[in-house]
Amino acid sequence: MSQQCPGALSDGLGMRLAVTAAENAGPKAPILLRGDLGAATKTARAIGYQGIEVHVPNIWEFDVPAFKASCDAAGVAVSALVSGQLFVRKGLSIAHDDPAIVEKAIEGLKLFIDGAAVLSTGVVVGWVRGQVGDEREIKLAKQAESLQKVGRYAATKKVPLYIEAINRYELDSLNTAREIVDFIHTYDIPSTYVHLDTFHMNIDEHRPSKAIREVETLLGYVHVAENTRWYPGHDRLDFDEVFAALEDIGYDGFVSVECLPYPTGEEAARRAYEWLTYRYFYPKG
Ligand code: LER
Ligand code: MN
Repeated sequence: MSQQCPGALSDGLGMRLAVTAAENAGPKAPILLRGDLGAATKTARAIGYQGIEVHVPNIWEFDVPAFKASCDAAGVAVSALVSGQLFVRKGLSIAHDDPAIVEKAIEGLKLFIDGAAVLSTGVVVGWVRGQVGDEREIKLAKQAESLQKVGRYAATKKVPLYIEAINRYELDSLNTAREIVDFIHTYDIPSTYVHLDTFHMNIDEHRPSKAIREVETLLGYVHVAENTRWYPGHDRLDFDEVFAALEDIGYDGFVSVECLPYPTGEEAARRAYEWLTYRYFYPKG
């Protein structure tokens, strides 16, 4: 753990709300603001969000300066860049059997880090880890080897990486907070933190509050959605427990609304913001 860098977003501003955005996304993807990213930054700010999280479809073509200009003009921070589309759209993963694919995945993650450095944000590492299948130990070691390279690069740029605990039906490793904490410690991966998502925790954690407390200072990023993955406040997930635990550990980063775009993306973003602000945040205008 010697090489950990402080989270770039642990800046004493306290917990803040962000919303997911992407230029294009499938109808069932948990992305709320869709279409032009410049317009998305304005919508996010108009609703009240302080941050915007971008799922980048093709990092090789992502216009970072243009996006930064939009964010600066709208007055929103970038809460994270999400790298999942490296896997979903390009089939790249960091523990693939083909070394050329691993190399390309690492190249993509380094470009994410370059963009994140300009945008003063972090990079979510989820699906790009790929499936481990029957070769669990071998593949986990391979993931770690790739992440050590990526993490060393991230540390030079002071960019935090957020390893997301994703439920077992989507990915077959690192499904829980405990597994990721152990993974980071075992392999001493630089500049790397745990990313928890209430939707995934509802499937794979015994108690979300216990998971949050186990991670403590390694918690870098949080996604919120209901047990159904609808917007927070719609269903029956115990957000009081989640926010009490986040307060307890002194979590000082973004809580990003990553939920299904129902009834519409914008409406879900608005309802989530109003409900979460009313219950857990003072209005921040
Ligand atoms: C990404 O943040 C995530 O939570 C995955 O389930 C992909 O949607
Ligand atoms: Mn998530």
